[in-house]
Amino acid sequence: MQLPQGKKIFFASDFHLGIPDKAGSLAREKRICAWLDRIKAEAHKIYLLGDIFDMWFEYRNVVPKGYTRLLGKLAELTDAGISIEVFVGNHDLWMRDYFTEELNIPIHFGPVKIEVNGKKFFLAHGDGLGPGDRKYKFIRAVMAHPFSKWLYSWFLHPDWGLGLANYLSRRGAKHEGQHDGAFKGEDREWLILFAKDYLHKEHIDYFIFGHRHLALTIPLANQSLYVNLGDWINYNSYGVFDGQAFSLNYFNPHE
Ligand SMILES: [Mn+2]
Repeated sequence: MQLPQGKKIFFASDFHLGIPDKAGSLAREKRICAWLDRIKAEAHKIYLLGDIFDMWFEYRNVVPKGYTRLLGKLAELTDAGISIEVFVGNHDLWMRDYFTEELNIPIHFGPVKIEVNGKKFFLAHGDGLGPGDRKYKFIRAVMAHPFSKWLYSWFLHPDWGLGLANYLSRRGAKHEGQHDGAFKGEDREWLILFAKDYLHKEHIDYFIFGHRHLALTIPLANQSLYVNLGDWINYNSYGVFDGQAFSLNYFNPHE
């Protein structure tokens, strides 16, 4: 991909719409829409790297209520010709084809590599990569399996199914300890270990992940950069690639 003159690529993750309650989530949703309005003139492409929703379960003909402002804004942008791609996170991995059919937004269920202006990007939400946490990887594989989705959507009425998914999502958050998500150090962060290991195999200029709810960039060997996009609960952070360099920025709605 070659960026047109003056255009940029934007990255953000971990909106977690739905928590902590209706009012808190709505304020965040409006902030995200204001950010999308701010960047739309410059945006050639927008990648949303997972956990847009704190919980999402999609039946063949039923989607969770709410989030109309964000969904409308995404539709407005894709209708205007801006390309948007979405990755599922561990909180919203039960997506199907709603985003693709309704919003013209492709959904990715795993990592994706892209090349822009000669720079190589490795994009992923980040859950289940790197060493360790076999138990989580196993549960994720079961939950993501088409048979589980089929079973769930056929035998659980949406009011029950979405309630259970909500419960599981909150339990999962406790398990992953995202609220005490202090940086563990370069040699103990699974995604950094994953990136370092990956570099033995292939050069990547930018590893871009969500999931950790940390806003940070860490230089790795050979000009490679490791990025955690932060979140929109604490940081309102997002990544920008302008064709030459990547930077991590913070949205200020009052500017
Ligand atoms: Mn998250």
